[in-house]
Amino acid sequence: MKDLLKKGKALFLAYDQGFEHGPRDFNLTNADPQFIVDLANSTDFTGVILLPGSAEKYYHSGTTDKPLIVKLNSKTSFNHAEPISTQHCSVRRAAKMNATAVGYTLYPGSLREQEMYREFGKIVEEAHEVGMAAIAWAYPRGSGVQDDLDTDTIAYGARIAAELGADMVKLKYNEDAEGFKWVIKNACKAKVLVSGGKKKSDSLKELEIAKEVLDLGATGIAIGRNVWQSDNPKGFAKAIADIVHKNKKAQDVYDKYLKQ
Ligand code: FBP
Repeated sequence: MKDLLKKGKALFLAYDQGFEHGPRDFNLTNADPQFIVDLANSTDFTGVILLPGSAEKYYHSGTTDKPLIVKLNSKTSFNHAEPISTQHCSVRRAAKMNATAVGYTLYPGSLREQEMYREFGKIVEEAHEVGMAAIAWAYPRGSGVQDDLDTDTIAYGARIAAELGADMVKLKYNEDAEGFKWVIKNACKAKVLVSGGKKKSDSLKELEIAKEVLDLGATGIAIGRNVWQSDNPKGFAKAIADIVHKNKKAQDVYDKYLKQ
């Protein structure tokens, strides 16, 4: 199994948005999964997150040294009913793709949360049996959730993922620095990854957030749109990699790679 961490830190390039949000997230360049695989390969990501179709057709284990994380469930943006995302790919199929880990989104607070807990529990068991890590996207959402960015709600999502056996939990950061320590505490031994979110108009801000969460104890960043929607995806990738792997300051890496 390839290591998902480099000196204890993770930087994953996320590319499951084509199913979640649809092609509206893409342009003529980044709509091509090969562009993403090449970007991950040529920069300092420690993993690339793909859906099964892209993984099977674009991730070639012989030519990439980047660990593959296969996302096993998805939902679309067609339907705005109670959030539920069910499994469409087996752990076995991910193992055939040489995946290092599998990913699964949980929506704690949804009226249908129990279905996702049952599926993810089984996925953890199957993944560990074949030596793969299980990563939970813990996104509290649905009619039981008043404010998905409330600190206790984020911590609750982290706790649920940890209790289900996740090795890593990917969650949102609400810019409550003190509260983030509580979130990390509740993730127990699951390593905390912060997700990127919508592309920010100010890329320095995204880099500052990455630096802040790492300083607060996050294991890493799992980010998609802020990288591949950037005018300079490679520059952004290099900048955030220097923050994650070299502990550089946000302003310094911005000036080095992105300032025009
Ligand atoms: P981004 O960095 O592009 O936000 O990717 C992180 C991610 O968790 C993806 O893995 C996932 O598709 C998406 O965000 C989910 O977004 P939403 O909050 O709209 O469900």
